[in-house]
Amino acid sequence: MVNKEELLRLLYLMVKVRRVEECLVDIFSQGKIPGFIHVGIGQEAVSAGVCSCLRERDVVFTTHRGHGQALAKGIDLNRFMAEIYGRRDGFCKGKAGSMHIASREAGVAGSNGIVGGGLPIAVGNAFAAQYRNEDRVTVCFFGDGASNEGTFHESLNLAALWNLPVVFCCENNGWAQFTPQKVYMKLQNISKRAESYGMIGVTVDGDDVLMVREEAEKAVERAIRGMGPTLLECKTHRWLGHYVGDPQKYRTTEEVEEVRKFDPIIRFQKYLLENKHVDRQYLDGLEAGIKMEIEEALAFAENSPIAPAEELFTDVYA
Ligand SMILES: Cc1ncc(C[n+]2csc(CCOP(=O)(O)OP(=O)(O)O)c2C)c(N)n1
Repeated sequence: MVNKEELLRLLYLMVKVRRVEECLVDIFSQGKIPGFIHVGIGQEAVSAGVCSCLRERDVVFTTHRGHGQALAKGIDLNRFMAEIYGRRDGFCKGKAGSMHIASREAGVAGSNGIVGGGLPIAVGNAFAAQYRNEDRVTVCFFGDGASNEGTFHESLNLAALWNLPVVFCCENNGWAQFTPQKVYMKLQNISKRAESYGMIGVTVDGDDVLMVREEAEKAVERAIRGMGPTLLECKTHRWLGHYVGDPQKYRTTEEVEEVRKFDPIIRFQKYLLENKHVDRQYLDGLEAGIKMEIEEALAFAENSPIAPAEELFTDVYA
């Protein structure tokens, strides 16, 4: 049973992730951010539901669409924003940008540009925890598209074989870039693949934060108790294009409008209001607090310097 404090935390995380990403879309469109960004607006229940079950020492491997995963795990918003701005006070001194934000303190291992590339690294991290007898769970986020990569199959096989403390969380938004799932896969539920590797596989409504949280909690518990990995598939909806600026010629305007009816935040707010956990005034106060946090982060990022040219090759592996 999720207590009231945890319910409010889930709401806070989802609204924060949504508002931060809306802000990123806005500032990216103004040309303030270098590089590319991918947002997961509409998918907030997955990262909030999963990360809310984790302890500080647990580690998440994020994806190219991983702002929500990093924020829900507790990464500092100021340094997160500075990283996206490419500034020196960012987590990776502005050299990583949106897609590679990592923070050892927050347990965010970061992502890479290779779809499915995080899976074997996460398995290595889980193996290290088991080998060193450290009580630490690894969560690896990835998309439905990534589940067709060879790395997915090799990683699940090894993790099951070695009973590793890892949760594979498939954030299934039904799209791999511009291709819908039914065009590249005969299966509807990716969690079915778990059985063939000898692990538990579960599919949940990824727009229902409480359902995500419930199954994530069980998966994390199994990992902690030495009962091995879980494949948790959360079916959700990507509201915007693959990247910010994607004209989405492959979806009709009706389809783009249609997915908004699954809004995980509106749905959870309705539940909280109906059950009298919150009132409208509380929701307004929450929005105001998050707006202030974002304004502070923007000011922090904009005031942070760009790393000098002499530092270009420091902290970089080649
Ligand atoms: C190995 C590899 N193949 C292809 C790409 C190009 N690519 C970038 S994102 C993406 C789609 C990934 O889809 P999914 O895993 O479902 O994640 P989503 O974008 O939906 O979050 C592709 C094909 C890549 N970066 N790496």
